[in-house]
Amino acid sequence: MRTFIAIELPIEIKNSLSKIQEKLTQTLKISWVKPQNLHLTLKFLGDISPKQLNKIRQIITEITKTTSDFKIKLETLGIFPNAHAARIIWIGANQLPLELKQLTERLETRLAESGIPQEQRFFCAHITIGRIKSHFIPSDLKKAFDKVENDVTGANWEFDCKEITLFESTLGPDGPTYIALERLNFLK
Ligand code: 2AM
Repeated sequence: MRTFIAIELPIEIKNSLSKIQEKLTQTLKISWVKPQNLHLTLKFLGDISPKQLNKIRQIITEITKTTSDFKIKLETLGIFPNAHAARIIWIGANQLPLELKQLTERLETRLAESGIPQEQRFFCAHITIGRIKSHFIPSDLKKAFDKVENDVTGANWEFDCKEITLFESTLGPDGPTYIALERLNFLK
């Protein structure tokens, strides 16, 4: 099964991000992530076997037992990989909380034990809100971003992160469906 580990978002933040998507749509043609599917990925696990799933459950249970709650503040609208070859539009954190940094490092290190390849790129705490599927004009992207700049900088998208979720992802013709297999609370 295809799985990943993520931080779920409060409903108010999902609703606000959905409004940003609507505003950007007026200028750009993009495949937007459905509001209910918005999440902050910690680790993409890919296709795993039932045996790996058991080991992964054990590992994430151990890690969450020694992780404390933390706050995340979303304040930046960004693109991957760059303005001219943009594929992903995201909203993310400027400051990576120390607990989140340590959490992702521990996940990477421990999950490698169960055969999950380690991520080579730096971790960037982001929520993918849209995927650009076709050619676009960079100036249109800039125009769209300018339109929502005040909404993003003026927002107060800070939330408490108290747990992580192991998701199963099923790909279908209408996009992916995510099912929470397990939610693991932090220590406090
Ligand atoms: P991202 O959108 O935050 O980049 C569930 O599919 C999540 O796993 C996606 O939201 C995506 O995170 C991440 N993901 C999907 N396919 C991936 C891949 N091949 N490599 C790394 N991350 C992937």
